[in-house]
Amino acid sequence: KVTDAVLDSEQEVFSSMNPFAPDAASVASSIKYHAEFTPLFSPERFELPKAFFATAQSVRDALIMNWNATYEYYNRVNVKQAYYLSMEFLQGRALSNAVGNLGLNSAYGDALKRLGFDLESVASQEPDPALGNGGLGRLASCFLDSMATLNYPAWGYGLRYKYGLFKQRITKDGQEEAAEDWLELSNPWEIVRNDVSYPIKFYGKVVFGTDGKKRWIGGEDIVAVAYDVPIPGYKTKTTINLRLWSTKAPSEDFDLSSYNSGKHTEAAEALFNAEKICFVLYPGDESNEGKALRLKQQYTLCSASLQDIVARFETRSGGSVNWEEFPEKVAVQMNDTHPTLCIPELMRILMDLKGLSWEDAWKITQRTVAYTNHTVLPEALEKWSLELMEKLLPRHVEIIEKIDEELVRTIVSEYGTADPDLLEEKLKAMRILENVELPSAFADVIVKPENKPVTAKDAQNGVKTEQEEETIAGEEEEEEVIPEPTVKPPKMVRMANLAVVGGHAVNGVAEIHSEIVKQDVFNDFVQLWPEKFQNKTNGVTPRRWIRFCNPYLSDIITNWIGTEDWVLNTEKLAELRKFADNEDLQSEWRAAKKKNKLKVVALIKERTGYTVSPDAMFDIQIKRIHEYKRQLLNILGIVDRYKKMKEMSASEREKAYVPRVCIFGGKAFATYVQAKRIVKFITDVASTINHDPEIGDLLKVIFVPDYNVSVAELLIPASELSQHISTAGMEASGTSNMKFSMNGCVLIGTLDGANVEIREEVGEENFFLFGAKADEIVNLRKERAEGKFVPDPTFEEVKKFVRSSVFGSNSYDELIGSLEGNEGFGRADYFLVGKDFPSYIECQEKVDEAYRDQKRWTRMSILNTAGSFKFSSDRTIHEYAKDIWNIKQVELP
Ligand code: NBG
Repeated sequence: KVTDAVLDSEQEVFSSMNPFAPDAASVASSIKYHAEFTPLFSPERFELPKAFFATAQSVRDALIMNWNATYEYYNRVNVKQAYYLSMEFLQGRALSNAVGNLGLNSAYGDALKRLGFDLESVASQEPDPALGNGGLGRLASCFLDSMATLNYPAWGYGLRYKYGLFKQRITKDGQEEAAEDWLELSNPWEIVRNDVSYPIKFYGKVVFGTDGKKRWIGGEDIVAVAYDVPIPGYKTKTTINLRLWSTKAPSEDFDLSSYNSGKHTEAAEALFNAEKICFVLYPGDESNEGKALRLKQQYTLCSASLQDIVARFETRSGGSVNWEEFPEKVAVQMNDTHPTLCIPELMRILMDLKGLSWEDAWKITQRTVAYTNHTVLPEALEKWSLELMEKLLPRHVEIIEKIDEELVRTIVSEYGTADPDLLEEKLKAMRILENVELPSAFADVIVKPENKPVTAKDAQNGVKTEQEEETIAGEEEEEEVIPEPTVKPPKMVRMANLAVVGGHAVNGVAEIHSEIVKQDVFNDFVQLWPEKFQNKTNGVTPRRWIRFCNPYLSDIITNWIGTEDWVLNTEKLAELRKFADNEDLQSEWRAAKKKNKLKVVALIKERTGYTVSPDAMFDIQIKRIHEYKRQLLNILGIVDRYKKMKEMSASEREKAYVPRVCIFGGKAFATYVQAKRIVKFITDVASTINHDPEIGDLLKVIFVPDYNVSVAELLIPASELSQHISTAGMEASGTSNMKFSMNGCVLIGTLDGANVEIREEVGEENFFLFGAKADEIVNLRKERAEGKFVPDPTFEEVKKFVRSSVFGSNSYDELIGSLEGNEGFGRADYFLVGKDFPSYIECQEKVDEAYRDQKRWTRMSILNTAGSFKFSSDRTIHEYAKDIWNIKQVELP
């Protein structure tokens, strides 16, 4: 049990890092001060929303003091700093996290009580900023927490989207999207730095300056302005920065004379053009305008951040700038391919603005930049039309062409010209420019790769911009093939290849994923530069994801291992192993779970109107809706269960099944039609089952609308079983699997992503494994396509049941058809739902059996928490710091 001495020493640590006396009275007066003098609301009332803003502003004061101290110190000691560039940061609410990290829970709790509020309801007023989509963005936010906590000099850079990821409404037609105006009442955490702004250029042309150097001139100019969000570490004074860029037009761009002559819209056109860049995350990119907008977003992030980084480097260098030292002071991590323009942008700055030679600039750039790959899905490896990029970023295209040319030189020297087929194959796989003729220097050395025409169907991806290209159908006639209209394949820039070539390190995010990256996605590059490739298994912050979201469990852990140190040293969680069968711990453990489940019962009631039993097993799948994540497998498993229940008598049913509440949450990308069909199907199944009086509490299906970080913080602590059931080889890592396991939830899953490592850590017997393995998938798909697949009778029955209108008049042709590859429904069960179905069902039966024995289940649950210690983002960040960034921890004096 924790002694008073332990608690006292904790208190001392916190007091020493807080710049103002953290007693309730002074906190209360600071809150009152802000309610009065930092007003966002009218003065008459002091209600919850106002209490939240005033509280947040008072916490921000403490953060700013620590933030300033941190930066003043970093400037002084001029240490190497890492910069994490990401198009997404899924921060979640900040108040409880900040108060918790500062150790001011009781001071703020008491202060708010004096003012007639309680901390929890005040905290729940905060809008959940959703500047991200899913795992990739949330990972970036977990990383910031770990960087600050571990005292690493590191910053995040992103964009300040005016609207967060859409708000999801569930109607009888499925998902509907609405704009998420998260800034409506302003954001109390951000500090606008009007003096930190940089010019960003688009379009225009490249000319030679008087000094003989290239200059990029003309075009459209906008301005990126910095908004800083202080990120506090846990139990440390270190407070780092998340700098988000917002865009605006230069003030002279407002055309006053047009405005005065009544042309109001035209006068403000430049303003709108600049501001719209930061309206939304992932604007639809079906149209050319949409594509251009996304590219502008990516370039804005890269250009503004690099200008800022370069300026800081120059300032910290004092009067003597030595550019060779740049990589010794700066590490830039590109979160996926979205910030790949960092490479040509840094080259441009170094050459065109700082006067360096190509060779020097290239060495510096390569040593500075590194790339994390987060997916092996081919459609997600970004490519941009060369034509679009030439228009928007003409100088960068020149640089990319030169990088491509150098790469061709390397490939030619590596493989020689003796085997033209091999050489052609390598060039095709590795070049940054796709479907682009070889640079002229090589035209004679190598047999030109034939500019084979492709069919319009093959070239669908991105071909729209090339439609004006001449057709060369004539050539085909000679071969006597079907005279389908043909077009030249579109010229593209492959961002992933650029990222691999231009950086010094490439990493995957779980062991199995990094292996696939090496053996498959980038294999040709691995042969050239094996030393570049690494693995960095993801992690999540134990502060947000246990300590703060699950106080009941946290207290139990602290009591049983005798210290709260596990929040910083998660290895200590392993000590729980020795108590896994202890009856006292087991009953405390179950009681905590029950309390968390009761909160979710209330959430479900509030969000969906359904009443669920807290005594049923809570079985959860929360993640973006995607075919490869196979929510469809889960819901078809539920349908199978329901169908079998209906065939039994009441007493048989109760004997055969453990009561379950099956909970789904997640958003489908607005234009992803199949994913939206899955949402609709889940909600249809839910409404049939939940209203079936024969079934009652034995089975309930819940789709929690508008899933976000705050909802996850409630669901995860209450979970007993969670599903991570992607087709093997397709989920890069997954990070919710880690959060669930930490919170004592048992996982059912395939051998995919981080599941593999979680299972190793928590023990095979504490993980429900099913399904095909990653190395079997290619063959299985082949067999499937060749019609050698023997359909599972239960699966066939389930599909028939779905088609029989039990779930409404809909026959779900497109969904069920996709599992069969019927004409018009695309690839036949590409995600192998049918193949894995029987082993999934069998595994779910084992889950029921295990759950019936609550002692066994609780042991499994405890061993999950105990075995989850590897998955702290602290471990991940230490690895990045040591193996990629080469930065050191710096404690403030
Ligand atoms: C996602 C993967 C997840 C992984 C996160 C964080 C993208 C492109 N990738 O499996 O799908 O956990 O990245 O690495 O969002």
